[in-house]
Amino acid sequence: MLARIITFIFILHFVIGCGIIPSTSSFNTPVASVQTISIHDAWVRNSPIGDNSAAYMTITNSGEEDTLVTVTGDFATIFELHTASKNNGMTDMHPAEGGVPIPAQRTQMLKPGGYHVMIMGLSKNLIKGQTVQLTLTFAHAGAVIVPVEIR
Ligand SMILES: [Cu+2]
Repeated sequence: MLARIITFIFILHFVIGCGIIPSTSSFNTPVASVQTISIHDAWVRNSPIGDNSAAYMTITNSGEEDTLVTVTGDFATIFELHTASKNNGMTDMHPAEGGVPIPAQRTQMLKPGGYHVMIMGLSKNLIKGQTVQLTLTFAHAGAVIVPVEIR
């Protein structure tokens, strides 16, 4: 049994060491973390200067209940947390009053059609493949800078 485990670990090291599994794959290393909060798969939609965009990510909380209260950045005029809901087949979005809840021991998704970071009045072109930064502030965990991939 022990030999099997050792063999498994050996193979795992070999596979990772050879770069067969890139760090951006489904191993899903967090792009940022603060206290019990980890941020995965943060991305923002590509858009030209002057336009609007939106950012999405997966937030995992291994601790007590928290709230994402604000998001800020330096590449647009307004950053707002929004929620979205379907009404007669149309998607309505509005500010997420009080922020985005991050339940204890749970994962909260910011995704198209749901919670998102609304970004209005871009002051630069968001070009696919490049990265921008957002600062997320949680009620309990505090602030964290998150690299966000432009897709
Ligand atoms: Cu919105």
